[in-house]
Amino acid sequence: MTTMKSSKRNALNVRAALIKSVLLMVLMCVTGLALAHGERNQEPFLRMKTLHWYDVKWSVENDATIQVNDVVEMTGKVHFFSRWPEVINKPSTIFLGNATPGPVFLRVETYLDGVPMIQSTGVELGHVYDFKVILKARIPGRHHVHPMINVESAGGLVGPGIWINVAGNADDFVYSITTRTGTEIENLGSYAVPNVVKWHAIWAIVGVLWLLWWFRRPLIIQRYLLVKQGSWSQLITNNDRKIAASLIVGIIVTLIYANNITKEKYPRTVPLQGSKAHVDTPVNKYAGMVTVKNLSAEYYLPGRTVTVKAEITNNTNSPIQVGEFTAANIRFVNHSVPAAMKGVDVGYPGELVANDSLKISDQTPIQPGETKILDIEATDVAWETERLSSLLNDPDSSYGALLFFYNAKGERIIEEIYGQIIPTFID
Ligand SMILES: [Cu+2]
Repeated sequence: MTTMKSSKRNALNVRAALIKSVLLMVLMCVTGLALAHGERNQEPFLRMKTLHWYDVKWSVENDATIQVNDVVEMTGKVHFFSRWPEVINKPSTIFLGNATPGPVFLRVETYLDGVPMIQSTGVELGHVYDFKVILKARIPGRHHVHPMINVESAGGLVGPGIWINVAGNADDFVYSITTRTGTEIENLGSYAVPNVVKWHAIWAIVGVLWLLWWFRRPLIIQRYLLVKQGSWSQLITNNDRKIAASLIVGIIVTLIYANNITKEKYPRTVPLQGSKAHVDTPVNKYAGMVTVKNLSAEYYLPGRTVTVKAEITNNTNSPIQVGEFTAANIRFVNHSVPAAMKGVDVGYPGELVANDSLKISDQTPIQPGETKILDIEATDVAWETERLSSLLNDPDSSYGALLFFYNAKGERIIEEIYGQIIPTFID
């Protein structure tokens, strides 16, 4: 009997230990992801065929330390991919903002092609928009800061991010504004908080008193029996009715009074705006300059290499070279094109730029009018670390990327490339 009991206990102990270690592993995985705050969790097809962010610049360097109240500016371009995934809404309602771990920055201003983005807007697929996001540091800590566009039904699509260390004291945060009527508000963050607390307290007291009025009497079973007997006069007494009536009158009078004093104090109020801002569709300045056709694409898993066979026609009158291949915020740059190398700024997050050069099967420039078939090879561990390898588990095994071409003068031409992608495990 005892041996049976102890062996059972041992088995239970083993099981408990197993559960504990599994939980610990899950926790470790979860915290690992939390560091990246989710930008790697989106399906690769969502990240490759929706937004392509480029020329993204921050007014501070990666890992810089700033103080509470300091302002950071993010600028750059965002390209809405033509082959937008079928499963999500078209970007007819989008909102420009920022991705940070909580409200650690205050979003002061946002612009899309110079238009203030206080409200949402709609954009056209296949077009590039300039964005600008101005943030003010609020909560101290080490934060990963990205531009982000929320697309209705699709959620937030984030751009590249950098680390910003905010030093100082959160209590020192001040956001002062002057209203349209000229009233100066010293700090919007704490503006009228005592008033908010006062009114919450008033209504909480009313609510609690009302509950106490009912709770002071025998509850549940007794009242259930009264309901069963149909003794309504005992369930709701005349006193109950009087209290309820005076409460209703009291609440309505308070509401009218509160509304009047608010109107007196703030005679001009503007309601929250519900309409959408309009941004003109930008002209595609690269239209027709280069024709790109995906012939085949492969993802060689063990080597973390994406190889694209593409047919490229140069329709301009200057020879061009492939300088960069960019997808899901990861940049693969052709080291033998100086203009492309110049485009990689020092402040850009290192983990998003492949260490190795983008390999092109034929580096000789494509002459005006010429059509060339090129093998473009992008290798980097980032395919794995940025979790783009989960491409294979997707019901939509397709990719989308931007190709940057440079002509002899160093001018850039950008064209989309997209197609199906096939996984391979054998070299
Ligand atoms: Cu991040």
